[in-house]
Amino acid sequence: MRTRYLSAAALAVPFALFTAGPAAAAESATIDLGALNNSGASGTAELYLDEEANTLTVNIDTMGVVPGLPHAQHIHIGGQNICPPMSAAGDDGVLSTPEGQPFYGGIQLSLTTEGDFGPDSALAVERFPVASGSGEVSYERTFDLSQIDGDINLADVSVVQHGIDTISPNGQYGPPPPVSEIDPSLPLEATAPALCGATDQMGQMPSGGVDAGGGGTAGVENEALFALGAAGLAGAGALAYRRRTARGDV
Ligand SMILES: [Cu+2]
Repeated sequence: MRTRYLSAAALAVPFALFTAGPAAAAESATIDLGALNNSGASGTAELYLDEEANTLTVNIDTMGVVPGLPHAQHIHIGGQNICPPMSAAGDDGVLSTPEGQPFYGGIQLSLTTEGDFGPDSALAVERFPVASGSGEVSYERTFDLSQIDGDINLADVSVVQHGIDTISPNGQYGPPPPVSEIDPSLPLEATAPALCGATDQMGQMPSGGVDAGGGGTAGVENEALFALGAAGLAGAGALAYRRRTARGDV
């Protein structure tokens, strides 16, 4: 009986993956962005992952950020996929980008306006969106993911927008000191995070959350794999293989 049960479970995996196919090909997530460093800013990020085309479209709308200045912004992965509490700030009371990293992870995608968008462009200040005179950023770009290393899993991403004016409020970044911990040629105000949102965190919060679209589908798919245990792992391998194949087609 035990053997028969396992066989049935193993059969169920490819079936589940097959039926989830169309949904897995396009996933989306809407992430509420909350203020860090008392920036007073707020906003939303919408991510749309097209696995067939191997592209990620990112829409970000924020308000209350420092007007007229560029705002570095990234997709961070590989941390706890949560936004840092301000208690993670050092003695200076300012939460720097490295201090937030254990929570939101490292930079996977630099959300630039043009050109390179890998981690090397993390501080390409001249290619990040500039806030309007009323402190709003409206951003959209579609990225060809075959140009970067690693995968984007919408269930595990954090979106961070940087740039604050709360250390020396004067309508500009700096003047330093303090300097940025990641680039001493920049003031800390230019690189400290102003906004953060994480898909994992959304699931733990009663308000907001990942939209029903594709992000939810991804979560359900993951839960199914966990529930199936060893049989699920075999399914996960098949899924990873399918993704690599899809990527190779681009
Ligand atoms: Cu960042």
